[in-house]
Amino acid sequence: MIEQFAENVDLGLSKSEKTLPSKYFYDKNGDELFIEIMNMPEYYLTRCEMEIFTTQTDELVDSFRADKNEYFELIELGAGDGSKTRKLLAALSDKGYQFDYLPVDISQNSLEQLQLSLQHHLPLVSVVPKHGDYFEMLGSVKDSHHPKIVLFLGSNIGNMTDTVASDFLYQLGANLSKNDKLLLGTDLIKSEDIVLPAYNDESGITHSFNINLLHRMNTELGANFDLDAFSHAPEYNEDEGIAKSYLLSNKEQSVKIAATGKTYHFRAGEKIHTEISRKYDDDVLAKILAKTDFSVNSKFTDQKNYFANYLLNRN
Ligand code: AVJ
Repeated sequence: MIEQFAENVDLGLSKSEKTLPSKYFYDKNGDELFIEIMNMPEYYLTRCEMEIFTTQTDELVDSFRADKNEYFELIELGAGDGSKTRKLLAALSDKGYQFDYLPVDISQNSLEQLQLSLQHHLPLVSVVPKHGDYFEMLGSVKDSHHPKIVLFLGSNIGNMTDTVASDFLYQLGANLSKNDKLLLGTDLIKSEDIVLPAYNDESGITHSFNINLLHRMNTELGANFDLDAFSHAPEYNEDEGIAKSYLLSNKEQSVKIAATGKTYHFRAGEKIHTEISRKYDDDVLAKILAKTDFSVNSKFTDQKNYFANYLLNRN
């Protein structure tokens, strides 16, 4: 695990345009900071998707076209705190559907929290947590032969480039059966004055979230990053529809990382690219789905049309 982290870091920091993988944001500290992000006034994504799940619960359930007499698996990729899914689980359970809920997450900590909270709020729903990364779990999905509904919410797909997203959905489709479903939550392309503040909040929580990556390297990889010598620098280009986060080196400096045995140099103003948050529209999605086995069945949006949940059918 540590070796992987060190290897990924070395690879990213050795490039002429430095990068670090966004999946390493989520240690315990990062999980907590992300919960704070979801509660920030600027971070509209969570509230918009929650509005869809709250006001269109029955329509969402109907779109699954599940059979009440046939058991199915409801698999959630990157389950997080599960507050949106709870609306769905409650409705499915009330309506008498037969299913297990299988949350998949890379954070053991969030899986445990989620299971405790569901035991409390929805004791009748059977929860089977799966610890691992999305890619790892694709294979294990295939082991069961029951119908499947996969949830990939919260604009989590936004962290993937279009090529990676397309490959991922192709792989996911290959591990599903005809008429299985995928409910995909995507943030929609809109103007910079709405998107950028969501990644550049007044209170500096997103700054801490981004800087936490350096803190993690200090504690887990024996690095000596000076956390005050880097700034959080997000960008958004509406034509492209992609928000990008960077850590900017405030001065010329060198950093040693014990786990890689190397020293890395940073120029004043040099940026480390840490994350992309891709925004969608129907055309972007159509291109990503082109080589996959999925097609769009329905689209659910919030009142402001900021966010969309697409229900995709495995052809
Ligand atoms: C968890 C990937 C949906 O990109 O909006 C929030 C992560 N990064 N603020 C996003 C994030 C900075 C978030 N996702």
